Amino acid sequence: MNKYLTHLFQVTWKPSVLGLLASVAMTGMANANYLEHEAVKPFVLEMVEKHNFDKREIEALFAQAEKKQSILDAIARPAEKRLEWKGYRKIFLTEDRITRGKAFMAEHKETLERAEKEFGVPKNIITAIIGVETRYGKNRGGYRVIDALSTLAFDYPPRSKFFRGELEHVLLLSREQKFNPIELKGSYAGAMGYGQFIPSSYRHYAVDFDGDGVADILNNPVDAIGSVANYFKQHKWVEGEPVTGLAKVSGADYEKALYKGLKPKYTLEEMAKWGVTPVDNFDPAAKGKLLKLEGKHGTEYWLGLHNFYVITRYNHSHLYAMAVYQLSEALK
Ligand SMILES: [Ca+2]
Repeated sequence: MNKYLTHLFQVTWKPSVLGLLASVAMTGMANANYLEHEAVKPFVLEMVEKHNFDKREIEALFAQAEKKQSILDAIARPAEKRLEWKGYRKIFLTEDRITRGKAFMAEHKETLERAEKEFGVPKNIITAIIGVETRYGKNRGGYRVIDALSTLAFDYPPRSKFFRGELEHVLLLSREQKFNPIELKGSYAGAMGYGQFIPSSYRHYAVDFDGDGVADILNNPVDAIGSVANYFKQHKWVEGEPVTGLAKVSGADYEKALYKGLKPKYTLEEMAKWGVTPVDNFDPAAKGKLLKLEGKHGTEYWLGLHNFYVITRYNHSHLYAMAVYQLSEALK
């Protein structure tokens, strides 16, 4: 056994592994789950070879992991794909979410101001992310992360490569943070904590913002605030720049600005020639992406600027980014 290994899950994982092995022996593997899946064996071997994990410990973990049909149902029909803007907006722009957001901002005023100063990301944007993701920490997700990631890695072919990677990250994360991976809870996609970081994001962007030596975005709102701000900074949020604004369109050429994808491609100056006019006084040299949304009162056109694109790095959906932006405005 590798030296690191013994260290690995020693504190929290070992006792439950022993308990599990006993229960597996008693039930004769009758309820064994992912351990029996054909794609799991090579994964386990890879983890052992690549990262020196203990084979028995990883196998014990997968023996406990369960396939969840509700996870497969949820990923097949996310709100971002099911709804138009008017329906999506209704979920997030509620009085309740605004009131709770203001309370969260008051409660964490100093932390949010420190994060804004340190990372250059507005406190109302940080709060809106946490508000949209988990209602300010209230709904952090009830799925076991190991079930979510195993189900999506091994039984959801369209995204299996991605989630197999996240499964690898959750093992590494557990080693680094001394988590017991079987105890981690999150969304149907394995996103955890106040800001719903998937394991790779946790490893790359979580910060210890209260200085206690641990980056805990699962239960510590101070670390969560710093980590969301850091995520935005690392994805190149530009301090002081606008996010988005309404636009007017005329003629037929404006449709050239309605390409697929989220990244701003054309300058506002170029788009003006096609009949796209921002309502606000934006820099004509700035790049933007024209958005067409079906709102409560009909079609709306918006220009998503660079910082709007940065919000979509958190969740690759223009509806998501618009909800975050509008909630952040309501929290001002
Ligand atoms: Ca901390």
